[in-house]
Amino acid sequence: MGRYAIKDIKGVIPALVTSFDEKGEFDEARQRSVVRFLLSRGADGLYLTGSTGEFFMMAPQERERVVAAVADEVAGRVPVIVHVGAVGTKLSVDLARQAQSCGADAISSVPPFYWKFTNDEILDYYREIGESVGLPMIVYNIALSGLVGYGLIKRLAKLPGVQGIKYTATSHFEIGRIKEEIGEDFAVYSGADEMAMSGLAVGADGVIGSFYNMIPELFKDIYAAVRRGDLAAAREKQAQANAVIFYSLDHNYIPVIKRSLSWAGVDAGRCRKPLPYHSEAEAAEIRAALARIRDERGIEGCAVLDAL
Ligand code: MN9
Repeated sequence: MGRYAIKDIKGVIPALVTSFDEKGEFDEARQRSVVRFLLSRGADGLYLTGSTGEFFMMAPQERERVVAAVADEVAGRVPVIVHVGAVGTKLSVDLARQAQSCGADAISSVPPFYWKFTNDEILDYYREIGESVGLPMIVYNIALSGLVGYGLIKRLAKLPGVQGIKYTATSHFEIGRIKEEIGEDFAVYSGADEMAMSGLAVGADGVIGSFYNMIPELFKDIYAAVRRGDLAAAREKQAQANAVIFYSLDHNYIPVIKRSLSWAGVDAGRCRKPLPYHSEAEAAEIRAALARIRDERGIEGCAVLDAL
């Protein structure tokens, strides 16, 4: 069992970027520095080897190295959730077992993707993974893997290991419906950073996503504002965050996030190809544009933006 019960996994949880060196190899020292930075900025947990962590470009052994290094660096201070998704059940089961032995507190998975699997096949996939480890499973619902419909979410929630969902869809009414019909104890993590406020407002327990690597401070504020019912404040911060997000999405967001961390003295390394490493000229342009957004929007208190 992990150290954290599902109800203690909440708040602002970066979908951790994975650090690669100039040759594209996993870089443990850089990875550890990113973890230390995020914990110092108040990250409430870490979500490893997901889409933002470039999982689909990594071999299982490499994924294990990330989990081992991060779990060691975190040392139980916040929950560690490990994405174990793969197309084959056996591979996911192996990854789940590895995650458990490295000290993960929870696992998560997209449904098997690429081929169109039936609902029964998807259900069976989650059942087998759940039975292979004693950790809570958080289903990862994202259009890139084919969204699972509400009916299947309800069936999945009945499996013993399945205790929550990372919900990266834009129809947020389902978040409220999940809480009402499946139960308050079934954890929901809102996945679209652009809609963090909306997800939290309709009942999400936390947010898991890419931009919490870069501007976690704004989302800590949004989380606190929604919790105290100050929607005007949450809306203002979300608009600030969205200016950063929309610009970054237009310039290849995972490389932008890593590069922006380096400007704040946190060397997050590079992405794996074919994701690019921006040239110095491109990087200078991105840096200037982000600084402009910070100033125009009056964004304060974000270590990465303050450093520009
Ligand atoms: O749900 C992330 N999705 C992907 C997680 O990485 C595909 C989000 O955090 C988005 O990156 C973010 C920007 O669109 O909302």
